[in-house]
Amino acid sequence: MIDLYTWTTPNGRKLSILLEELGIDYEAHAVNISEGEQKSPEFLEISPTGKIPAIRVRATGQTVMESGAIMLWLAEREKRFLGAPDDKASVLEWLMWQMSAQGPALGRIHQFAKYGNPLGEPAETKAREQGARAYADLDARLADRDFVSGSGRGVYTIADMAIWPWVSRYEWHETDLHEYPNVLEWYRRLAEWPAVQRGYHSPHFVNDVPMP
Ligand SMILES: N[C@@H](CCC(=O)N[C@@H](CS)C(=O)NCC(=O)O)C(=O)O
Repeated sequence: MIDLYTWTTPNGRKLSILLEELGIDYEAHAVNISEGEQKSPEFLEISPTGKIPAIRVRATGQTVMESGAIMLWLAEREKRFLGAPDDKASVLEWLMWQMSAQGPALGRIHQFAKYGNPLGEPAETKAREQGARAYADLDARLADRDFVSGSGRGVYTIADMAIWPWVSRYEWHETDLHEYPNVLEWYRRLAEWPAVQRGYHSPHFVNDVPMP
């Protein structure tokens, strides 16, 4: 049994989607980051930086924080969603791209969308440029393949599961996915999958999965 500490955000949904895809027993615990619950002493013992998502393996007490680390750790433990051995390099490439490029760029846009722009226009312009670039880079990657990693048409891996929840916030980014037809097709295909749907609605329902 895995305890998942999470909230209804893209980083949280990465893990609920993976756990649903793995089909292993887990219990999702809501950590309301709007109410500051991530700063509670109990949660800081699990996630020392006070960020969701984090997990605890109930049988051993092992804890893991940081969404990319948790995804890799679980995928390696379960020997799933990493593709074939030769696919591993491209899984790591696109997982790291998500963590270092797409997530931070779109996360800054979320901040502006929700809290305004105290930093002034150049910061917002830069964030939006970087967000658009992330969409364009993903669109180019998906031009001749079904998934971001693996050879040939690609294979469904943790990299897709990490990237997809951030794309699901395309409305927050004021992005018309029809401008990125390869992302649109990939996004819609995964959005129909039952495990992705279930993971999206963990730890609780907020809205239907957006469908462009
Ligand atoms: N690099 C971290 C980022 C996690 C993150 O930013 N979590 C946000 C919610 S999506 C959070 O917990 N924010 C609350 C806070 O920073 O206090 C990861 O990928 O897990």
